[in-house]
Amino acid sequence: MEKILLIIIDFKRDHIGHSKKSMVWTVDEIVDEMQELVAACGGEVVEQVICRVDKPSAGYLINEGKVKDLVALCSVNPVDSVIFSHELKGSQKRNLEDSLNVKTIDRTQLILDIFARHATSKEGKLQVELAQLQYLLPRLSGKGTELSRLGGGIGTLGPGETKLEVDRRRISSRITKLKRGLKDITSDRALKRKKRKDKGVPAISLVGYTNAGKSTLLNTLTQADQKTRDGLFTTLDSLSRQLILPNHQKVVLSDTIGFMHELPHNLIESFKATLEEVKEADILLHVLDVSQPNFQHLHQSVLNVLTELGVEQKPILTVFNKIDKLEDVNVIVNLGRDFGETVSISAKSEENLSELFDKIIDLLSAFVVEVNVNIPIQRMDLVHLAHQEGEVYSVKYYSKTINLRAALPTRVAGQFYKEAVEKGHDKSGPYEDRP
Ligand SMILES: Nc1nc2c(ncn2[C@@H]2O[C@H](COP(=O)(O)OP(=O)(O)OP(=O)(O)O)[C@@H](O)[C@H]2O)c(=O)[nH]1
Ligand SMILES: [Mg+2]
Repeated sequence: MEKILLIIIDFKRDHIGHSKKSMVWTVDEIVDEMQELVAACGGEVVEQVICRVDKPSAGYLINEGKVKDLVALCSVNPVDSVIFSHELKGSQKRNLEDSLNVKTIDRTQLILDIFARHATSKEGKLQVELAQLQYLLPRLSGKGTELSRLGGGIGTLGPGETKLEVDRRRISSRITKLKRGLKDITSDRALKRKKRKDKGVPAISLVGYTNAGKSTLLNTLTQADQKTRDGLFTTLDSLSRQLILPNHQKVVLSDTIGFMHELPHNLIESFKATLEEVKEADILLHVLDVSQPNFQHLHQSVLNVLTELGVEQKPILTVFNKIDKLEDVNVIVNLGRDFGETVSISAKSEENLSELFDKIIDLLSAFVVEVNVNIPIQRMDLVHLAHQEGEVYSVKYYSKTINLRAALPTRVAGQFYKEAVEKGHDKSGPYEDRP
């Protein structure tokens, strides 16, 4: 296990406006999260130092006196890596490595390392490598031949057990190649989504902090087999599954990569292909682990990422998850005002799912979908219903079926899907066609 010295940067908070202060993470919260990140990379924190930074120093981020303290600490208690809780510039990283004489890594690199360990699909691997190389490129010195002259391990892995490319020229051409590969995946996905949209199937995206229980909820609702685990960034891809709601309406539910407090911008940029699913969703289910004492901060951090993605205006249902773990349910009573539309569930013990379904149906009822269905010839009542509730584009009568094309509120569209039959066996041409 790699021995880690953890450096927690505590920036001076005086300049932060009063209203925003409550949303600023405390040092304890940062410490907890950094420890989880280190654990996710298989490291062990053997020492931890909190560095108060009033004015960041250009050379080291922390002040030089503090650097001297750290040099002394490292000589008495040698570690394999020093990890900073804040992003470092290339020059700061090099200076720190030179002074401390030990591999120095920042929070972004640590997150990228977890991603590299968890990427399994082709898409995931391409995106992780792109994010890693884009992080690395501006930080290489000279010809840029070394990631760290001080050994491998955390921060030096590429996706899929490879070692990261560190030659500047090769990195640039690799970035171009990765971007091209991702473009193909994106257009492939867009095609699939269009097919879904053409069938009038609304798309729902699960979003939320990493480890909130998104994949567990997808599995519970759709019997999918998505990997779940108590740890950070288990899911790196998106997975979509069909879900039929109690009112028979078909929807597509997608699970995707989890978010985190101050997720590096470049990471969001690199995961565009995966996050496209969130951008195209009709509604978002924001899964929130309310058993975490700082769940309000987790909620806000996710909203920040949603804003960065430009999807904060979509209808959002906040799903208070893991209520089975709550000792005192009162912590979530009357929180609705701050969280918009909410529902409290347990994805694991399957508590209160019927209310979740009701709320989803409610949210979707505002939508109108275009349907193109074949219904049995006896079901004239549905043709009447379509005329009453929506806009009918065409009705074609065959010997055994009626083909109906219409724009219908999702509230009633489900009934049409439920009665839909294959037209394949009904080869007779339409004998009536009236709008
Ligand atoms: N007690 C309890 N545990 C839950 C519940 N939902 C999920 N979990 C657990 O929380 C952990 C994380 O669940 P995941 O479904 O992997 O979380 P995720 O949001 O998909 O996480 P990432 O993929 O990392 O973003 C797992 O150990 C789950 O078993 C719940 O309702 N109650
Ligand atoms: Mg997951």
